[in-house]
Amino acid sequence: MTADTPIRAQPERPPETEAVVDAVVVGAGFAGMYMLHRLRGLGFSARVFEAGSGVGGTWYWNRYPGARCDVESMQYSFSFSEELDQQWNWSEKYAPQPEILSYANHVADRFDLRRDIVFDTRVTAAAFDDEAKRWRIETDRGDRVSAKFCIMAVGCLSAPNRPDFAGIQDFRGPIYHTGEWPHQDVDFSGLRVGVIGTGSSAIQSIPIIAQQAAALTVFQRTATWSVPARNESLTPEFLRAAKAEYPALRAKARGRPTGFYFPFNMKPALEAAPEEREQQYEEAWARGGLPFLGAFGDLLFEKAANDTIADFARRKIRQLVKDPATAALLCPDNVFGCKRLCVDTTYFETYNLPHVKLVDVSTTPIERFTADGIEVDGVAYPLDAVVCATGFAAMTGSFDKIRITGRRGQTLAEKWRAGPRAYLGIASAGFPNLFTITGPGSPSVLASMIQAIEQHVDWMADCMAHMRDIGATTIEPIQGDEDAWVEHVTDVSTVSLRSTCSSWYVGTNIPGRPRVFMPYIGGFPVYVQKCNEVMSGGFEGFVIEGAPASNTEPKVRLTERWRVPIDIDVISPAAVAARRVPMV
Ligand code: N01
Repeated sequence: MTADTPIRAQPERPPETEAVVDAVVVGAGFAGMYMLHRLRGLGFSARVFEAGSGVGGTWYWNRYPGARCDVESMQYSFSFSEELDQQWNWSEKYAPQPEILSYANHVADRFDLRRDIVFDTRVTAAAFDDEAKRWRIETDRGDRVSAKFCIMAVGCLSAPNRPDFAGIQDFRGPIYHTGEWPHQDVDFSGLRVGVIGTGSSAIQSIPIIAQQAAALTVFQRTATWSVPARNESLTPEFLRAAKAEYPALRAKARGRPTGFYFPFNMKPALEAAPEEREQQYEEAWARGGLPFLGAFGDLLFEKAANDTIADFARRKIRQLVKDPATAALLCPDNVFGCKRLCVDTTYFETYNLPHVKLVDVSTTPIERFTADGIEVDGVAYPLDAVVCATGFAAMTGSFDKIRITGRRGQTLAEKWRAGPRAYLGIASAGFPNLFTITGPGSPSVLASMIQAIEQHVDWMADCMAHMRDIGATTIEPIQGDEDAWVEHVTDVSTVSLRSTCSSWYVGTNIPGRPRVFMPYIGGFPVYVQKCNEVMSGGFEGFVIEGAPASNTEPKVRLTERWRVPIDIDVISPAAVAARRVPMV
C-alpha cells in the first residue's frame, strides 16, 4: 500500500439507521484517529465518519506539489506512544506530505483503527435530543446514529475558500484548489499556469509548478513573509541520538508556548545594539524555519522591534530577487509574522526565472476569468490552468458545513454568527456532550497541531471516563464561564501584534466573516494548566447533570503527561507583555 492508495474501510458496509454508540467522531484526521484510539482504550463504543477515502485529514486533502510540514517532523507526530516514536523513522527535517500521509496510515494500521471508521461519508447533521440526552447524527449516505457524545474532529483548516471570481465558470482549463488537490498526478508540463494567492500553500507549490510549467503567473494580493526552511535529510546517526532523548524533547515541547521546542532568545530586540541584532538575525536566518521569530523576545509585541526584523527580511528579499521592481512587490509592508509566517524552499528565487511573472492584485483585484485566462486592470493573462491557493474558512468553516442543533433548536451556526463562542475551545454552552477538538478559543493553530490535538483528546477522554464513573448524562459549559473565556481570548490577543492585521486568524481573509481573533494566543502550557485546573476542580465552569448526588465527588483522571511544568507563564495580557514570549 502506498501513501496515495485510497482506502475504504468496509466498501460494502451499508448505511446504519439504528446504530447506538457511546461516541460519534466526525473526521479521521490526526484528531479523529487519536480520539478513536482513546475511546477504544476506555471501552467506549465509537463510530468515526470521514468524508475522504482514507485517514489523514489535512494531509489527505492537501496533496499539492511541494506540500510539506513546516514544524519539524520529530515533533510533528503523535507523542502518546513511546514505541511509535522509537519505531517510526522520518526521512527529512520537514516531512513531505506523502510521508506524513504514510505515517497516518501506519498509525491507523498499527492501532487497528479502520474497522470503526466509515470512509467516503460526510456527516450532514447532528441534533441533540434533549429528552433522550443523546445526539442524533446523520450522514450523506443515510446513516442515522444515536450517540451520547458527539466529537468534532473536523480540523482548523479544512474548508477551502473558493472566492467567487466573475466568469470563473467560463474558463476552459482546469481550476485546482491546493486544499482539495486531485489524487491523480497533475502535470503542468508545457502549460501556462496561473496561481492565485501567496500564502503557505502557494509559496510551497510555486517553485515546483515553475519547474514544470511553460509560463507561470502568480497573482499576489498581499506580499508574504517567508523564511528559508533549510530542510535536510535526517541521518541514521541523527535519528539515533534524537530518539535517545525523545521523551525529554516531548516534555520540553509541552512546556513551550508553541507546543514545540526550539531554542529562542528572550532578550528584547530593542535592547540589542544594531550589530548584535544583525548577527542574531543572520544566524536565525541561516538556521531557517519558524524559529526565526524566536530571534528576540519582543518581536510580536513591539512594533519598533518588529520593524527591525521586517527590515532585515526585506533586505533578504531584495538580495534574493534580481529584478528590483519584482523584489519591491514581494516586500511586505505589514507586521512581520502577523499573518502565519511562511517557510519556503527557493520561493523568492523562483521569480528570477524568465518564465515566472508576478502580478499585483492588491489595488486592482482580479477582474474576471474569461475562457482563456484571467483579466486584471484591463490586461488579459492567457492561461491553460489555474491553481487557487486561496486558503480556508479557518477554524469554523468545517462546522458551518454541518447542521449542528443544540438545546431548544439553536444551531451552532446561529450561535457563532458574530464569532465562535466556546469554553476553552472544548465545548459550547447549549450543546451538551458536544466536544470540539482544537476548537476556536484553544491554542490549536498557534501550537503544534498534533500536540494540541493530543491534549484536547486526552482531556475529553478523561472527562468522558469521569462522567461514566459518576453516572452522569451530560456536561455543558456554564454560559458565564464561557463568556469570560471568550473575553479572555480576545484580551490576550490584543497584546500581540498578530491581532493587528487582516488574516485567517481573525477570519477577515473571507469577506463578510466577523473579525474575531479565534485561536488562544496565551501560550500552550498555560492553557493546559487551565484545563487541568478546571478538571481537578471538579469541571469548574461546566455543569454536569444526571449523576446521583453521592457520586459527584471530583475524581481526577488527568492523563499524567499533561501535568506540564510551565516553562513560561503567559496567561494574562500583562504577563505576555512583560515576558515578551516569542510565539511563532
Ligand atoms: O492560505 P492563506 P494557505 N484574490 O490564507 C490569497 C497552513 N498551512 O492555504 O493575504 C486574490 O494563508 C490571500 O491573499 P490575502 C498554515 O497555517 C501550513 O496558503 O488574503 N488573492 C493569500 O495570499 C497556513 O497559514 C503549511 O490578501 C486571494 C492566499 O490567497 C494556512 O494553512 C502549508 C483571494 C491564501 O493564503 C493557510 O495557508 C500550507 C482573492 N479573492 C498551509 N482570496 C505547512 O505546514 C485569497 N487570496 C507548511
